[in-house]
This record gives sequence, structure tokens and C-alpha cells, in this order.
Amino acid sequence: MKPSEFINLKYKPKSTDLICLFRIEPNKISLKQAAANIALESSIGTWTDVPETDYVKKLGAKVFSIKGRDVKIAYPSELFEKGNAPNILSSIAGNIFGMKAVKNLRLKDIKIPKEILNSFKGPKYGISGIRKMMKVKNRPLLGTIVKPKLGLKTKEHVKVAYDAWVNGIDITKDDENLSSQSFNKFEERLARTLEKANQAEQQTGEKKAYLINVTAETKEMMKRAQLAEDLGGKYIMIDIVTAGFSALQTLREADFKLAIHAHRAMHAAFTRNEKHGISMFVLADLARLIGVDQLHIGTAIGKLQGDVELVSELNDEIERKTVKETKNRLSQNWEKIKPVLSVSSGGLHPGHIPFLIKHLGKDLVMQFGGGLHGHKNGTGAGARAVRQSLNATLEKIPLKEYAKTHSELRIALEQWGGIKF
Ligand code: CAP
Ligand code: MG
Repeated sequence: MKPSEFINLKYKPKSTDLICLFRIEPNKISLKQAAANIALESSIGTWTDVPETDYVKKLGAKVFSIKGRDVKIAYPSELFEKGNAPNILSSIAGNIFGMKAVKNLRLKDIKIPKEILNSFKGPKYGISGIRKMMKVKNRPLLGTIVKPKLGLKTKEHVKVAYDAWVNGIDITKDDENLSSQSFNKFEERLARTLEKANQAEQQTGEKKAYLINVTAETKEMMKRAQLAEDLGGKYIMIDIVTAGFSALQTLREADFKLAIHAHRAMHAAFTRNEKHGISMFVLADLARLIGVDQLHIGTAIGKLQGDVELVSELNDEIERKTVKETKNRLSQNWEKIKPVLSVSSGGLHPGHIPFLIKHLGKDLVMQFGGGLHGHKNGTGAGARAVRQSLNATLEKIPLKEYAKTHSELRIALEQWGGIKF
């Protein structure tokens, strides 16, 4: 097929087609030519004509809409093996990013047809399953990341987790780059931290979860997940981008009783540049499709840049909108595939809670690392400050007011919120 045969602006996509929205910046050719090259390379074609059967031709992707630099392409679902996430990406997000035909290429959005959706498991628990497991009905879940992120010995790590739990935190997680280093081996950390989670549950009457990071070579990762299940854990955490979609799928397909927390470290290598790469929406859809129960979506207020869509300048309002849209996105109606719980993390402190609830609502995990353990009076006080801030926000009492009778919150607001009492 000639490149021009991949364009049909009269084509009405079928309900079985997978649809991609790309932003294309052509390189010394017309937008139409670049779009045709993208459709060709991401489906059946190559740089020169090769003999094609009628069936091959039928599988050619079709450019069916061009608006400015935004181009929509429909892919017949027979192009993809069902239940194979890497396979889908190798077509629609593969070679095309390196083609000379484009200066920049962004996969902005994706619409996945039902028959592909139904070939994946999706989340085991999702929002309602996690709420049930944690016995938290109407409020956001509070989480912490053990800090310092690396270097704590197992004993010290366990103490930090325990201090956070008994002072009001629901979920304690590892940092993304903690696995099984010599100073804090996985097996010992898992066993000792879970013991403390049980103790904290008995002391507080609340459910406490430890999200141990199982990210490792796939077989080793599976062993670690199995151990977390055997020792009675509730959750595991995986760095979905660095581990890879196939590893994530292996983990999900094993159908452990454990909920899966997805950290997205490295996502910004492809989500951050609004002209090139892959948007957070696409990553969120893939993670949900494969079946994570909760996923980092950004904060719109903390230390890390969100995925800024289609703006050349960094703009807080747009960043906020994108984080919010990613959250909505994780709940889009996918019939029997459950919605994913959103996680906001990165640079957060107790003073941010009213903002987070206002903009992102209550179906949220809010995580505090530095903004909890860095409290002048330590982890316990930091955890209390976080819980006090949540209570104040839920009771609709301004933090400054509430802090007058809650010293941990007062200190946190002085320390990080620039508030003087
Ligand atoms: C948060 C965190 C998380 C990032 C990930 C960190 O710690 O543990 O990895 O939030 O960001 O190391 O930064 P702090 P995202 O609370 O101390 O910042 O959710 O944007 O992928
Ligand atoms: Mg981290």
C-alpha cells in the first residue's frame, strides 16, 4: 500500500477499532504525509512497497481525522493479540517515535475497544475493594513513604513505619528505589514490618497496610510477592515503568490476594514533554487495563511536575486540570473493569490537604514523605499533624483555627506552610 492509502478522512471508525490521538510535528514533509507514515509504520507497512495480500491490506491503520496537528488513527483490533499489553504498545507506541518523518510525536490519548478491554483482568480490588479492605468508608486514605528513602537499616525502617501507623497513618510504603539492598534486605524487612503493622492494628483498632516494593527481575519479584502473601500482607508495590508492562502483567495474572500499588518512577521520561512521548492518560489506561489497584497521578501542588498537555508554558491551572482528568480517567466506565484509586504523592505536607480534597475529592490516597518525617518533632508528630489536618478539613474547620489547639499541626504549618502563629 502507498502511504496515501493510509488516509481516509471519510472513514467512520468501527466500535472494534482501537483509536489513537497523536500530535504530529512533521519533519520537512506535509502533515498529511507524516500522518500517513505514522499509520503505516504502526500497523502493517514499511519504508518501501512489499507484496501484500488482501488480508494484510485490510489491517492497514486509517488516518480518519486531522485537526491542526491533532491526528486520529483507527487500528483494526485484529492487529493486536488479545491480553498482550506490550504487543499493543509495540505497534501504537513503538518505532514511530523515532521516525525521520516527524520532528516530534506525542501519543496524547487512546480509546480501547471492548474486546481488547475484556481480554485483560483489570484491578482485583479497585476503589471499593480497597476501601473495604482498609475499612475506610468516606475519607481519603493517608499514606507515608519511609524516609530517608535509602540507607535506613531494617530495624530503623520498621520503627519509622510503626511510628507513622500508631499516630494516624493508614498506609506505609517503601520508596521506589528500595528493594533488597544489603542494609535492608527484603525478607527481613517484610517480616518485621508486617509484625509491627499487626501490632499497630491492635493498638489503634484501625487497618494498617504495608506496601512493600517487590520490583525486581520478574521471577524474583514473583517470589517476593508470594512471600508477602504468605506472611499475611495486604498489598505489594511495583514500579510499573521500570519493571515493565509484561512484568506487571505477570504479577497481576498470578492473582495474589494482595492489592497492587503502582509507582510510576521514570514516567516523566515520556510524559513530561508535551510535544513528544506518551501522555499520562495512556499510561493510566494501560495500568488499569493490566490491573493495578492504585496509581500515582501527581499532586498539582507538590514537588514534581505533572503531565502538562498541550501548553508550552508550565501553568499551574492546566497542571491541576491534567491531574484531575487523570483521576477521572481512572474511573471511566469500562464496565466490569474496576476503577483505580488515585494516589497523590511528592512534596506534600499537612498544609496541602484542603487543596487536595477540594481539587481531587475523597477517593484518594494522600502520601507524605518528607512532609511527615521531617516534622521538627519526628515521625510520630508528623503523622499526627497529617491526621489532624485531615480531621480539620473533613470538619470544615480552617487549618489555622484547628492548629491553635493541635500543636503538631501548628508546628507543621509554621515549618512548611509559612504560617505564623
Ligand atoms: C514522595 C516520593 C514519591 C513521589 C513520586 C518521593 O516523597 O516517595 O516517589 O511522590 O511522584 O520520593 O518523592 P515526598 P509521582 O513526600 O518526600 O516528596 O507520584 O509524581 O510519580
Ligand atoms: Mg519516592
